[in-house]
Amino acid sequence: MKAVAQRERDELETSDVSPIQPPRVMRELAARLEPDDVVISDASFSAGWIATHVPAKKAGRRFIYARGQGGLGYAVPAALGAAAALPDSRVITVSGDGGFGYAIGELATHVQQRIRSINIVLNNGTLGWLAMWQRLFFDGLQQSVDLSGPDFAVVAGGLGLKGIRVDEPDRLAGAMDEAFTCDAPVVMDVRIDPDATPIHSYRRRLAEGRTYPRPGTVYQLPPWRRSPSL
Ligand SMILES: Cc1ncc(C[n+]2csc(CCOP(=O)(O)OP(=O)(O)O)c2C)c(N)n1
Ligand SMILES: [Mg+2]
Repeated sequence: MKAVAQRERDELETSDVSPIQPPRVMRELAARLEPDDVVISDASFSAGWIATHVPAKKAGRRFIYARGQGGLGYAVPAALGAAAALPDSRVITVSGDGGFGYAIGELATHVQQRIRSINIVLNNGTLGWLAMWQRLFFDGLQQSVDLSGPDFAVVAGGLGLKGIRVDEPDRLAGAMDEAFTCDAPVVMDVRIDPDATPIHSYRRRLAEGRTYPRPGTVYQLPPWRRSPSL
């Protein structure tokens, strides 16, 4: 069983298909992590990608997640706290493109405080979790989930960080090397597959290609209606 799971992970993590598969990004990250590095996840799919594909190198609290309420925009500010607590460690954040926009101004503080951060944006051009939820449970609805695709590598430059954009899988290893050898804080904007999800039940349902009744909750759901403007 364990061997089967490992084989599945290996396959995903070495995939060279385009658009880039997030497990490949996680493997390239894992290969460069030092035992004392801190990895901070934003809310949404980033958490699942890290938890599934980045093994811990040492016991201790070096993987930090936006648990509790799962607030987007957690990772970039949290990196400041981690750097203050562990000034000799490098801090890596992993966010989606939606969540990254929430607290992007704090990147300027990374520069001001000279923290050694590498900020990876898994850029799928969408609020992925919500988009999949709508697709699966709201009859294929696609409302208020598409993003305009900001180039966060360019934005990073304006805020005083090094910005690296990666569109193709064969550029990934070189870009990671560049990020991990840079003295200044870095943003890596990695364009990934919008259909990729770490959530197994979504993967299975997407492969089945149909829609499902809304999952039950503890309270009574009112009927939903599609916005007349759509
Ligand atoms: C502050 C806050 N606002 C809204 C949400 C609801 N929410 C959960 S996942 C998600 C989509 C996040 O999109 P992105 O950061 O691009 O990650 P992706 O799902 O595409 O991996 C949203 C809006 C939240 N968790 N926190
Ligand atoms: Mg996204």
